[in-house]
Amino acid sequence: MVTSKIVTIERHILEQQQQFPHASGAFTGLMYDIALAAKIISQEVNRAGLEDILGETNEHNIYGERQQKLDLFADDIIFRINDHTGRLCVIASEENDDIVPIPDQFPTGNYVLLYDPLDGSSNIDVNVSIGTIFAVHRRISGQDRGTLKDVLQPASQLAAAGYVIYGSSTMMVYSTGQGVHGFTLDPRVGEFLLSHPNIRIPDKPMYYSANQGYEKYWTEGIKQYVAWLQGIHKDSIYSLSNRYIGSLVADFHRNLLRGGVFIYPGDLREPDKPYGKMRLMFEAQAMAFLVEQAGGYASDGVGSILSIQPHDLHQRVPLIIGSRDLVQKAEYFIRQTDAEWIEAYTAYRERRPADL
Ligand code: P6P
Repeated sequence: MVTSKIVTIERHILEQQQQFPHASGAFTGLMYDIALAAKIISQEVNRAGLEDILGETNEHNIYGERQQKLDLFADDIIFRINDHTGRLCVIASEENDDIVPIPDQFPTGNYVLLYDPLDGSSNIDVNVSIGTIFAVHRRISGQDRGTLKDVLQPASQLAAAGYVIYGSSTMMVYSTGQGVHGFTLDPRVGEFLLSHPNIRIPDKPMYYSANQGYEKYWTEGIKQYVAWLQGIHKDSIYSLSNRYIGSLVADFHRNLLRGGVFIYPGDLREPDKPYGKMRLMFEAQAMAFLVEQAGGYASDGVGSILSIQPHDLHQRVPLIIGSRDLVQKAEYFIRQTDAEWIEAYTAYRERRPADL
């Protein structure tokens, strides 16, 4: 006899709102809307390959990556579910060069939605798990239509964040600052059901995730750190397996549930670009908020991701995220040997926003 309660994500979100007696319901509605978008995108992702949707568009996004039709579909769904609700003052999507204003004919609200509609989309054609990443800030400008200032806030100010992973099953994992909770989609009824309440990242790690193909570019500190994780450094206390799928949501989700660390470091391959590949606003902020809520830690190698004051919508950031002691050990190795990289990256990290 199964004893676990059947809790839909909608009921879970509502129960979380009840802890805030003055809540207007706008935030709850926003979280419902994100869950709805996830259900619709999941349907399309699971049909990818059965229609010509897999073909690549001719457009490229700001990063020079070809946008796949599923990217654009997911981006469009999330926007059209959220643009008219009066809950948001401005939207920011990883697929758009600039912030996306709420259309003039629609009312605005007090929240900011940032999202990567389909992260890891280069894996679509090879049927590797991909994901949607989202983050919610509260507006800080007094203006009706939100501005870049409302978007470029540190992750420490986030109201909520989460991701959807389209894998062997579709799961939505989110936090509103009251712990991290995972829901598995039952496609027969179209409901996300609570399957992973109060997720805590295990203290005993199992994996590290890094693209070993870039080892030739890594700083000395990162090389020593990964050797330490592998158990071949003189001070090693772990001997972890490498699991790297090239899709942040999938790699992060596995390490969140099993314990471990994801590493996408910066390097000095191009001295004026010491910041690695990950997107601060569309990948790192949400994952850093979640992992801290689950007892872990996220660093750019210098300090907490949560504390970074963003200076650009498409700012890049090195990302070392997972079990707290593993991430802090990375900072230790970097401090020991990577002074040149620290100086170059800190100059980029501490830039002030142009015109907020
Ligand atoms: P690489 C996808 O483009 C992404 O931003 C993350 O989802 C993923 O972790 C990373 O890039 C993979 O990058 O350089 O190892 O292929």
